[in-house]
Amino acid sequence: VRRAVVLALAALIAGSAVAGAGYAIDTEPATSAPKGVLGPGTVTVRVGIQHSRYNIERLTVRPGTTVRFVLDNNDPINHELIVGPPEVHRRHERGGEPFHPPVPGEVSVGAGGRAFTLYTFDDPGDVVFACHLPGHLAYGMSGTITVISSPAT
Ligand SMILES: [Cu+2]
Repeated sequence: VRRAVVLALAALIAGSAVAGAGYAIDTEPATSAPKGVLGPGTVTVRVGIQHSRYNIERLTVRPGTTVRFVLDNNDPINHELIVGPPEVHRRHERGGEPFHPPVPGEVSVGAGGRAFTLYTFDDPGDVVFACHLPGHLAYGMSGTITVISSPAT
């Protein structure tokens, strides 16, 4: 696995010319929500993975938003997306789970693959998402979803 991380680092350096590839956020159904604050309801967020990084580091949602994460892994190594409260991340960081069955907010995505997971954000505050494969979180494979306090704004 250490070799895989090194490979990913090498890919990062080699791939710097293509950095900045965009990502898209689709909302389903279309809402009149101001750009940048998603929900409430179900929204689809496409998350690209390249060079052991998510291409989204921060999202803002309203309470009562179910995010359908669509993960596209553009790396030649496995990754995962774990969304949830701190205890969920502690459990995964202790390791031992190289593959995740489809639990809401927890999904593995194989090399070059696509995967989906759903997670509902109800309580205001920050929720972390991360990849807990060895070394990936330390490398920077994480982000934050902020749930704003008011559903009406
Ligand atoms: Cu990873």
